[in-house]
Amino acid sequence: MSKSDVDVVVVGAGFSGMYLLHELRKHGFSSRVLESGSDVGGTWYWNRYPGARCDISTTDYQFTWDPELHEQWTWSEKHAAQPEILRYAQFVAKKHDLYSGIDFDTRVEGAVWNDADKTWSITTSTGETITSRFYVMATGCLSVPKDPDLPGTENFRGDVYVTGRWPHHDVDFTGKRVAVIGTGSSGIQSIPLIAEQADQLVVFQRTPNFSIPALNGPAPQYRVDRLKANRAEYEAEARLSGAGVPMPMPTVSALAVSREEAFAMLEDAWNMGELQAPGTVFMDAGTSREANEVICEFMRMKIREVVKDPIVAELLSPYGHAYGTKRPCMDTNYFQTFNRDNVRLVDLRANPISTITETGIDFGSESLEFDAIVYATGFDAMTGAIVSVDITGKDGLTLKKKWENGPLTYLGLTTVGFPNLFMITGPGSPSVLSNMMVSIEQHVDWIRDTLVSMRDSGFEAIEPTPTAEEGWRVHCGDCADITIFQETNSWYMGANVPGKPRVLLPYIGGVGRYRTACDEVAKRSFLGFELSGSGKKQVNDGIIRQVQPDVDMVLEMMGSLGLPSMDSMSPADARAFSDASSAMRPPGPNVGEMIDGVLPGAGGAELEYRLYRPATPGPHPIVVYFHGGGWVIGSHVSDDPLCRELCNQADTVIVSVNYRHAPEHRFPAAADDGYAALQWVAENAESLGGRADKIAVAGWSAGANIAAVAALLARDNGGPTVSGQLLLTPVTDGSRQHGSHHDNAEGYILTKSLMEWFWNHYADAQDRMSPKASPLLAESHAGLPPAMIVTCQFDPLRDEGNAYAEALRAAGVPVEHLVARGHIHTSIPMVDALPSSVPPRRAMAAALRGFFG
Ligand code: NA7
Repeated sequence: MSKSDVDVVVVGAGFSGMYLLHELRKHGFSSRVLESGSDVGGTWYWNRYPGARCDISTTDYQFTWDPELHEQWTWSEKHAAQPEILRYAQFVAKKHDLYSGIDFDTRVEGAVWNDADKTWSITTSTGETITSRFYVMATGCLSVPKDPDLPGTENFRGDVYVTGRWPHHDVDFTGKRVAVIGTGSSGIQSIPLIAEQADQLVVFQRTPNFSIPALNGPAPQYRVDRLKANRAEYEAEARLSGAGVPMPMPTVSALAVSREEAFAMLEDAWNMGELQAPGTVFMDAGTSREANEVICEFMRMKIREVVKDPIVAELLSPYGHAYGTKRPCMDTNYFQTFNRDNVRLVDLRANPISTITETGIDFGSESLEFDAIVYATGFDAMTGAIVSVDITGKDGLTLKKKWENGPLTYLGLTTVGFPNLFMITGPGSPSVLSNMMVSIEQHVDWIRDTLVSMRDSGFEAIEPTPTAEEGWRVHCGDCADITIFQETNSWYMGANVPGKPRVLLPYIGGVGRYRTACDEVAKRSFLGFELSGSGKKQVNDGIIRQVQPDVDMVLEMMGSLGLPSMDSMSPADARAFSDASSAMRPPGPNVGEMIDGVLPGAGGAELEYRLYRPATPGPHPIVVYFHGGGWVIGSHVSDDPLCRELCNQADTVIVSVNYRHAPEHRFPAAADDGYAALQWVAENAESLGGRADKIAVAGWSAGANIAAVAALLARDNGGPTVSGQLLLTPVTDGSRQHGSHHDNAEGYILTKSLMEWFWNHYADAQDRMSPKASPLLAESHAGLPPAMIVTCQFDPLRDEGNAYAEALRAAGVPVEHLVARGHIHTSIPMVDALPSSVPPRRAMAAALRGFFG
């Protein structure tokens, strides 16, 4: 094999490339590592601006793969400065003889996939072409500085500096008039030091940023102690954490405590001097703008406490974005710097730069002269470095073209059409939302294991399937959708580079969940990948994550509690168990009024009901509502949060009915009670403050079965007129098995066996054939009221709900059928607990409004 003919070409000799090189050698793969810089270190090689530091504690920002390093290297402080981190990289490279495997000052200019021989041809700035089986982009997430997109930048005759390409010689600003443009991390770290040297410093700020004091000093003692006590356990916790640093899981909502309590909690976090601390005080910091605003208020208060001029303090205070949705910064004396006489803040939103001139900057109505301009204007993050190389995959497709509407990857590691190409910390992986060291090691380990596995099984090429890639795109979107990150124009969203597609680039589901997904992919015979070589092919098509991420968390949490299944209990115990669970959920919104009463059921039964009335002036339409619980458990108040929300959002009275339950009252008691309640409500609509001409039925699960049956009975028995039926995951057919009973038999809370337990309590085999138990079996569905049917992808009842929607449609009934992707039987009613369930409930409320015109 010639020098140019290797197993793996790696681009980049930052921490990713270094560790990968080590692992490739260890496992017998030949490799070439190509690095455009003149030394190892990547980010820490290029970013030499004054004050450049890591925001993650040195206890966490270091390699874990070589345990000897922990003895051989001692960090001098909590947040290591760039020179020390670079020295660390050099130390590791020397210790492991990595220098000999790296070509420095070598830029990759192009890479082309040759499908016939399953190799990559990589051309370099040194004129070489290297052929390799695998090609790994270890190019870093923040390595291509954004072009200064300001008019006239080329005119300036003074000194120009870009923070991400800082010169290697000492820069002295003593006696100089300096402009810094940009107030992200690089600006915020460098401004205090430049201010100490410069004669005059003008800071040009477009968007103020949140920053907490780094409180640099020795590494946090509690982390040092934990590491000493059990390093393996600490590292394992980091790998399964949210952001790659062990942090306690927040359990408190910022909205559930008083402002004083919230501020006291934030003060503790502030005093930790740890980047993740303020964002992990409250469980809803990343999902609720209102909750997040509590943190923002606290941060603004801190700015006001430091900055003496209240106008400057206000200008430095962020109002336009939620805390954490733009990368929060850590600083040493940043806000204090604006108390200095030689420092001025220019607000570019009020006074935009019109042009950079030969001698300075024209902005607003002013013109200022400078000796030096520092551009701290950021990077073309995450995708910039990958597409800056001309990468051509199968059929001449370039990666730049493929990603023109946003990056598409499977696991942030691979992309369809580009076999044997891997990205380390690529878009679609936690990357910049994590401690990079943890994410880098995880990716390198995964790639190494994949290469070893392929070699062992004789495969030469690996490529994700379109299904898997699309599934991952959807999953990343689902994770993003339940957060408030997409509201902010940040580089996380690509919003800092004009024309860049707007998409949340990193995976926001958390480091631990991500790792589990990657591991599962490998374990399930490379789910979502096509492997080929040596005359054989293995395609294991599929999607790794389909359940909505917040639903998944609920499932995980319930799984970890090891709760008994209700079908192993007596009905009384199941009811007590269900009531206890209901007591722990959020109560739902306030409504105008709630009245409890009693109405006549079938055969003289007395049924409790709860009426929910909106705060708006009536009379309102009325929805007769039937709760879920398999005809066995639950009551008129057991779906309280859902009823409250529907009442408000649909602006309707809800009458939730406690129909009689099985097994004490078997079929047809509940069905007859449902119809009786509907009749009573229609007859008493006006005295209930509602409208007799606008009555709908609604229900969830077995309650939706009762609602559907009530609509059938009303049609067949001469009224009352029903304006619509809202059926959430309805039971419609007890007579036979549907596919989803098998597909979703277990693992999604409502199980096939629990459903059978409910049916057994409710109706015997003969009765289940009755349309009063199984409305799908009705002879005709013609003439039924318009319906909205919601079915959930991972519900055993999905297919019978789908069948009911089809049956109604076939009978000419107007049907809106919403298939809630990634949801389970119990997730839609979880008000204020599952953000992903909000859109389906909004659609349900809209449907109710639609029924009433
Ligand atoms: P950032 O965080 O992208 O910050 C860049 C800053 O430059 C930010 O304040 C920008 O304002 C500002 N900027 C960018 N372009 C312009 C123009 N044309 N005019 C005025 N101001 C501009 O990059 P950093 O290098 O500071 O930090 C990058 C990451 O490195 C950091 O998050 C850490 O992960 C480490 P904007 O907010 O876009 O209005």
